[in-house]
Amino acid sequence: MTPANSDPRVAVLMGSDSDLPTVKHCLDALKEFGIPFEAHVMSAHRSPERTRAFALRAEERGIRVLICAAGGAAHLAGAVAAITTLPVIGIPIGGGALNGVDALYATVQMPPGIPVATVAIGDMGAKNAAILAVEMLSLADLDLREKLRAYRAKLDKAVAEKDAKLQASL
Ligand code: RP5
Repeated sequence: MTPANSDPRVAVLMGSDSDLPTVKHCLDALKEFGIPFEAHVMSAHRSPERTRAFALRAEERGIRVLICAAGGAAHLAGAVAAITTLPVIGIPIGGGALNGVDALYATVQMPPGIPVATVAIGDMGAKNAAILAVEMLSLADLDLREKLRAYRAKLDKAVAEKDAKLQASL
């Protein structure tokens, strides 16, 4: 899933490959904005040492934003945020016995001082995680700001078209 580039600015971590169908919405949006990223399966519980080592080195490797997706007792984003001062965005994966509410609470309820910017459960959140990362990167990138403006204009146009269709059907 990692595009061929040697200079990733965003790292997308997921607790398991079973999270990929949701995380794909994030990766697709990063691609749409032309953001160099890397993606890895990494678990706070099943591979804690690998996760810690990755978080420790992320900044010196040029990563600027980390996006972490996990389900259930979703501690990946929090565990990464505990190690790095880079911004961490958390995607709670849906499904399971509690429909993702467990992952939402585990991701969002961080102690003061160690934030995780938590997006909505599932596909919607995965897409927004990418957009939020783009917004963060765009603070130092005028071209990206332009792309974001164009993206918003596209959303606005799509709503206007839907409204026009509705009016025509009444
Ligand atoms: C979490 O447990 C993962 O993020 C995944 O959402 C969930 C289930 O993992 P698998 O059993 O499918 O590997 O840590």
